[in-house]
Amino acid sequence: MIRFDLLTLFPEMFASALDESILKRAQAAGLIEVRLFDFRDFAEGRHRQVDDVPYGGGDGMVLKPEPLAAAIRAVRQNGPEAPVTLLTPQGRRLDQEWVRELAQRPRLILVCGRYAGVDERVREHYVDEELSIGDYVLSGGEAAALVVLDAVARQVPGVLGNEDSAGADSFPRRLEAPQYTRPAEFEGHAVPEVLLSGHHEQIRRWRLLESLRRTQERRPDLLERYPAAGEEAELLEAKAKERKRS
Ligand code: 4F9
Repeated sequence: MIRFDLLTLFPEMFASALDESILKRAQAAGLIEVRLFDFRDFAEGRHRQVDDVPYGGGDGMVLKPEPLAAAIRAVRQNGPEAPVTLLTPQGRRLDQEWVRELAQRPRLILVCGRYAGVDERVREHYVDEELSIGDYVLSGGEAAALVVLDAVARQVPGVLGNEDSAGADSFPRRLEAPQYTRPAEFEGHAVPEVLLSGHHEQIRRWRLLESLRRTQERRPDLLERYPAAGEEAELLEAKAKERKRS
């Protein structure tokens, strides 16, 4: 069981995502628990102001320190000790390895900032780690938090039914081979014959080769990091020889 505490100004952004499919089932089965906190609830004053203009000028609004700090303090206090993670494009880039590490934790506290950022003093004194899902700017951390939630929940034992149990522990070192389903012919385009053949060994080898090809073509960095060995290397050699002959 992992518990996710999400701190956001827009808790409604999570409602439909949490109420669908895998995340819904995982919560119903008690495999994950998700709590949403609106840090506007921690803002003082009649206006419950949560952001303000940046000192020194500039575009956008900066999240004020007090409500955010109060929210983090309150959420932290209520439950087991856990690091506080800020979703920000300035953070360390998330990858599958980190996802698997996060999935070992009993609890994730995810803080969603807004585009122009959070007051630096909160980042310094209340945030333990910063996480980016990639090099692009979002309107806020919410979409990124959902990415983390989805990716981490999939690693929790029992969350995936039969649909992709293997995905739970395999690090994607290769891109997948192309997939097809019925009909066997679509707008004049046929499914590769080997897949209809029923020759399981040939299908396995075809997939292995296609997966290697795709990886070579689109993600050569993966092949450099995890070089072809064993059967993969043999297949590539056989193909290279075939090309020479023809
Ligand atoms: C967060 C972008 C994580 C990428 C948060 C604006 C963000 C982000 N990864 N962009 N606020």
